Amino acid sequence: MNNYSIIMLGPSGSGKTVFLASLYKKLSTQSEAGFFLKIDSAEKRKRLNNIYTQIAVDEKWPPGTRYSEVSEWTFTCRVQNPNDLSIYDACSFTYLDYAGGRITAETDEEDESSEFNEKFNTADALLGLLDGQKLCALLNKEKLGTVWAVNELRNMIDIMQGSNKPIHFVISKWDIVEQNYSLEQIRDRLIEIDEFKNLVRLRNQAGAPVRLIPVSAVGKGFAISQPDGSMQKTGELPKPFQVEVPLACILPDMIQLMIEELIKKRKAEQETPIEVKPNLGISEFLGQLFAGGLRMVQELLPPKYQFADDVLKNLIEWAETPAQEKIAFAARRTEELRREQAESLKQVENEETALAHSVNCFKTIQNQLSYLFPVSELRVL
Ligand SMILES: Nc1nc2c(ncn2[C@@H]2O[C@H](COP(=O)(O)OP(=O)(O)OP(=O)(O)O)[C@@H](O)[C@H]2O)c(=O)[nH]1
Ligand SMILES: [Mg+2]
Repeated sequence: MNNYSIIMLGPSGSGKTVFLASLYKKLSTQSEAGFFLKIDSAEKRKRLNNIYTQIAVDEKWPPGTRYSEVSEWTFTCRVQNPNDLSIYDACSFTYLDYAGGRITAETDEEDESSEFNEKFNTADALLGLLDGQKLCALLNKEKLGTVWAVNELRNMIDIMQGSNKPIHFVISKWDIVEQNYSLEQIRDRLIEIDEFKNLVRLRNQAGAPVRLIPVSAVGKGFAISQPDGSMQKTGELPKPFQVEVPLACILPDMIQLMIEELIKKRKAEQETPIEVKPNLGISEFLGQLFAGGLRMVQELLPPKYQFADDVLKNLIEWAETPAQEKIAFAARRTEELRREQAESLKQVENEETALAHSVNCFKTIQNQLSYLFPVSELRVL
């Protein structure tokens, strides 16, 4: 089974542990998402459920993660066939949780931290967790916000710069942010930060998507931000918002990145440049570039990223849609994706078809993000 490792880069207090517990809670049961997650051990399942219970009902929030505590969480993505109710594994995702101080604080423990840093280099995707509270401080022009931009964000970007894997920025505590700012305002402010802008620009030039994904582990009305920065719970029940989106974007975006690389390489190999006609269907487009079309593209991809032909075709179609057409495309696609998802669910009978169906589910989730938050895909020209 394919495994994809994801690292969330987030300073202390940014919301990594709370997010992880909330993600598991939302996806561990069957839902409209179309797939569900199973955790690798009963111990870990209990641990995450306990953290979530503490978030939901205790007066206090779970404590910060201790420096010595680095934990790996493997979730298997599973699909249940609606006809005979058999369950199939599709792929697995590994998440890392750790004390945020590890990426910002200076330390003497050089050996230990180099082993930890090695994990960044081998991850399949990096998620930069932007603390919603600190973002608000930045937009309010408070000192706390400036310190965040100069120190914490800077540290995250330094790590991201060294990676050629997909990256996204996840905004935590969106329930608090959305009371004061729109995603557009946040994006505009972030783009004013040179390091941030340069990172996005380089990624854009390479054809790799960079997203800004708002999430809330607890949803609107669960907590009120206090003047001292703490979060007072209101007694409402948590309603996690978009916590599944970062996970869902990983696979489609990895494919996009790889296809772009293949296309670029192929174009560079051609002696005479290929003139790509406008409105060319994706299959014809690939047919012009690669003798053998889609089949050839499949063979050029590493095994971990080879999917059923129609799944790959859909993914490429999305990737090659010009940015300005993506919102219209997303609106058009909603119904289509639902149909495809219902169709692929019926076909689930082994790991390969379960993976194909999961990718369809991921695309539906990703599509919804583009529709609800048109500015979530970052573009710097
Ligand atoms: N309103 C709101 N507050 C949140 C949310 N997620 C986290 N918080 C607050 O942020 C605090 C820190 O969250 P953690 O998940 O413990 O942060 P962490 O990144 O794991 O921090 P370290 O373990 O120290 O690295 C929590 O105790 C909450 O007060 C959210 O979605 N909404
Ligand atoms: Mg933590």
